[in-house]
Amino acid sequence: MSAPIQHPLDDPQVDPFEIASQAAAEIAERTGVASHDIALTLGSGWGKAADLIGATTATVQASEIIGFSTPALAGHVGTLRSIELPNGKRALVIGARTHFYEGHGVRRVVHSVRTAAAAGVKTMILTNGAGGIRETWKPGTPVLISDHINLTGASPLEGATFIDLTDLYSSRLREIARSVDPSLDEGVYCQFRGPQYETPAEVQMAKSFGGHIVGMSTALEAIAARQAGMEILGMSLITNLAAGIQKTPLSHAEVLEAGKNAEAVIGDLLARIVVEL
Ligand code: 8IG
Repeated sequence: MSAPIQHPLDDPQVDPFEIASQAAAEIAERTGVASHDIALTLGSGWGKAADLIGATTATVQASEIIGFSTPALAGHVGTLRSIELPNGKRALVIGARTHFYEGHGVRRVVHSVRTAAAAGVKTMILTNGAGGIRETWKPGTPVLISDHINLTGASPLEGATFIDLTDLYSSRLREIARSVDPSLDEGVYCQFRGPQYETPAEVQMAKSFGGHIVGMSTALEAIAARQAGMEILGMSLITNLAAGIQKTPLSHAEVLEAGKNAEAVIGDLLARIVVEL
């Protein structure tokens, strides 16, 4: 007899969309909310938004829902929250992100996104902490993601699944975000595999490719969100300038510090955007 499968999404025989719909059913049962309208994945620095967008009606440990993994990083919360927005819409806040660099495969990385879609979500807000290539972006600057370059060599799509990625980061939703804060800049997000930060040469490569933001999370999630038919708003908090753009070495502590300092401002910004979507 073979060893028991540790995680349902690691079994290639298992349909990841089936696990996502089971997860959505568990969330509906645990939160008492049959269907959610909007989901938000809150990355580094964005956590405060969960307290500002509306009234939390239920909090669930993600690790108790099928397919979710326990968070790899301190500072990544590991909860799913159901929030009632002031406009009556229901938001599902995903504080539990699985990163590609954890090495558990792309199915686990995008499980939360697929679960959101199965929970009824039509609008997926993906946020992250990231490095900035544009020198005018000071640490603490929130920017809209306008497009991405996926440098991971991976995809959440399996088999001959040809999916159009035009206007992946909805220009309609970016317009709405800019109607809330006209000063919001935007840029192309380059996803590296990580977990090491880039070399300065890699940052120059990303820049020459047309990239403005470097990160380790959002592109794979956005592809899965598009596959699931959701409209996507992507936002990065620039917590540091990318390697070689800033003169000093990058440190995780510096990144966390910049996130902490910006938290209240970007949380408030996101709260004002969410009600307009
Ligand atoms: I926060 O400079 C954060 N995440 N790849 N590069 C990459 N990811 C990041 C960075 C960065 N800062």
